[in-house]
Amino acid sequence: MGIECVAAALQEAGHQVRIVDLQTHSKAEMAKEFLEFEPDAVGFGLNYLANVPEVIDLARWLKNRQRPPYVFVGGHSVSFIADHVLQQAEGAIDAIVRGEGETGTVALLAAARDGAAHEAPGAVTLQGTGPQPRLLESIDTPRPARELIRRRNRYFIGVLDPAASVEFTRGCPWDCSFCSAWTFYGRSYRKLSPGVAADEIARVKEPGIFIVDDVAFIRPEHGDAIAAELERRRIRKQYYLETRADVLLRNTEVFARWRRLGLNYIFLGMEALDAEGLDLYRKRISPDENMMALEQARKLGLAVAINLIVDPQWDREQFRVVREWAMSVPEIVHLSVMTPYPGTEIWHTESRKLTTSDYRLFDIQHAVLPTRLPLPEFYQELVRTQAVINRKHLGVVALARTAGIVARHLAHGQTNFARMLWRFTRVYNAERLCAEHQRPARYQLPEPELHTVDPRDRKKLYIHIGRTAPSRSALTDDPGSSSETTPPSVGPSPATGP
Ligand code: B12
Ligand code: SF4
Repeated sequence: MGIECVAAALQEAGHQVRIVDLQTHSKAEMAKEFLEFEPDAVGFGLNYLANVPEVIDLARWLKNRQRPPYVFVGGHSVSFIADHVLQQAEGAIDAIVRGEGETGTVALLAAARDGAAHEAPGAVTLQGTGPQPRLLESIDTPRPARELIRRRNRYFIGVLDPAASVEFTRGCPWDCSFCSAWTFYGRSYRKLSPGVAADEIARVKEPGIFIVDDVAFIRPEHGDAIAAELERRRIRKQYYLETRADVLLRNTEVFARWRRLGLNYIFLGMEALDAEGLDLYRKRISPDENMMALEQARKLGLAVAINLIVDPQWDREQFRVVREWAMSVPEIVHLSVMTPYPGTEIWHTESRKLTTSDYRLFDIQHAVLPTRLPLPEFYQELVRTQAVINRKHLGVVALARTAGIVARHLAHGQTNFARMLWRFTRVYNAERLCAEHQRPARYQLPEPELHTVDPRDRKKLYIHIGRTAPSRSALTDDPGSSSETTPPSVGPSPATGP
């Protein structure tokens, strides 16, 4: 969706744009499209760190064509390590756009025409670095250029097959230590106008909607206003969203209203079962609240997927405790391995030395910090735990339940969900995970600069700094104000929050 937003901004500025999504198209198809279209410029989306090597190689390929285009890269991950990636590309990448792409890309391409790309806000080039990237004044425009995406039926999330992404808000006012959502947007938080949000959902052809907000429905009145617009227009879809336990507890009525509108599945980032773990991740929540939120979701009839962070220091006993707990609750439990990503606080404060700097292993499925168990045993425990949880859901009863869903999807020609069900052993495989550490790595992450991050000094982690957009008035916990040094204890309250 990010790339659709960038494309829309470029179209508004008068450019002709095409999108090739390498999740749904092969590299050969991309090459064919490139040769046919002969673009002046090619931009790559690099939200995910694990994709850095692939993008550098594609940029090199483009620069070896007879008529090489201007090559630029943007997105979440690359924004934090722009200089480093630029150096590694050795001239194959002309510029990196840090921060939001809508404003930055238009400015970059205009400046590049005059050989002044390095003067564009957010631009990082070998010639120099432009001023701070600018935040959009309002996220109401531009609207994502959805029509540029082909094979939309390949997008799905769980049983929502097919599904389209929609964004109601941008940014997160919390400050979890393992996350870069808040550092990217400098803890700002902007909302789409309710009418625009409803228009967007009406515009989407897919029956499933993935609300990609970092934390959905922080502001109950915003969720209610969008719901009211949808009810008025009698729009029925199926929704999936990600949120926090305390938000669900505080704004239960909004979730109940959305349940009636078609919200069936939610993702709760619980991260840890004990208070110690929650403090370590600065989740600003208690284990009791997490459990109460699960109860509440069950009462609402919502299917919940829970995320827990696996510390590489876990021993067999800790895995056993998690397995036991996961088996005792009806929810789907998802495990991700603690990974210090550039842009997060733990990238700077995690004193355990990284065991690898191979970009491809930074996908929260691999251990990039020292494991207490020998690595093969760590992966065996991880995969065993995932397998036990998976069997719970693919057990005989669960299978009987999903069989109806699969049949319905297949009847509509949608095979994504069915295919996903049978991929488990290929994806979660201890030997394969271990072997992936042995691959020679051509491109490596920079060494983290280790230092303590003083709360008053956290702006240094931000990509977007300072108030540049009127809609930021929605945020009272202003990154530029001293209030940021004493963030709220249980997340933003109506008085101090976003
Ligand atoms: C939705 C989402 C997903 C969805 C994606 C659904 C979809 N249809 O795309 C799902 C659930 C599949 C997912 C999966 C994963 N995700 Co995710 N995801 C997000 C989330 C919450 C929002 C992304 C989004 O769509 N935002 C809305 C759009 C409008 O914003 P955007 O994409 O950032 O785009 C803007 C800019 O980045 C930039 N931009 C983007 N592309 C381009 C391209 C160019 C050329 C330019 C100039 C600019 C530009 O301009 C855009 C407009 O302003 C982000 C958190 C976040 N706030 O970024 C995490 C996030 C990106 N995910 C993350 C992770 C870890 C993962 C997984 C690895 C988790 C896992 N192991 O399962 C996987 C990897 C998937 C993969 N492809 O490899 C991390 C990234 C970590 C990292 N540094 O690599 C993030 C930052 C979450 C976090 N808090 O740490 N994810
Ligand atoms: S609440 Fe979620 S999105 Fe926000 S900082 Fe924490 S983990 Fe990141």
